[in-house]
Amino acid sequence: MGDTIFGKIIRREIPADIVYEDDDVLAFRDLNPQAPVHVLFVPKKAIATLDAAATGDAELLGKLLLAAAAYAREQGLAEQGYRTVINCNEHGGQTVFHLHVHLLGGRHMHWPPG
Ligand code: DGP
Repeated sequence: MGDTIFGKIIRREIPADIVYEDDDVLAFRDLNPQAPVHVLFVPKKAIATLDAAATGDAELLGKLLLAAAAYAREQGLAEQGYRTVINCNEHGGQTVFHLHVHLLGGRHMHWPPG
């Protein structure tokens, strides 16, 4: 896959408001927040889309979700709730082709999405 803006953030080539990091995952605030809390959890390994993830990425995908859940709990979002979203390709609304989990919280979410 080609490089993306998230690759540049992971390599610290461009700034971001980083809120969590471990060996496999980086999380930073979305530039265009859609909720009071809007954080993106990205694998340091460059996987373009959820569709491009392979069986061998299962543990990494689990780590992404668990990191988002732990952060939401730390931020006091878990009891009232929050939303996690993975957009995939054009119809999914994906604009940055480095797999990421959106964590949205701090307001009531509507369903179904538009
Ligand atoms: P998606 O549409 O699922 O591909 O979401 C991409 C998100 O990435 C979108 O909500 C805006 C955010 N974004 C795009 N460029 C940047 C950036 O340079 N920095 C940060 N922090 N977020 C970005």
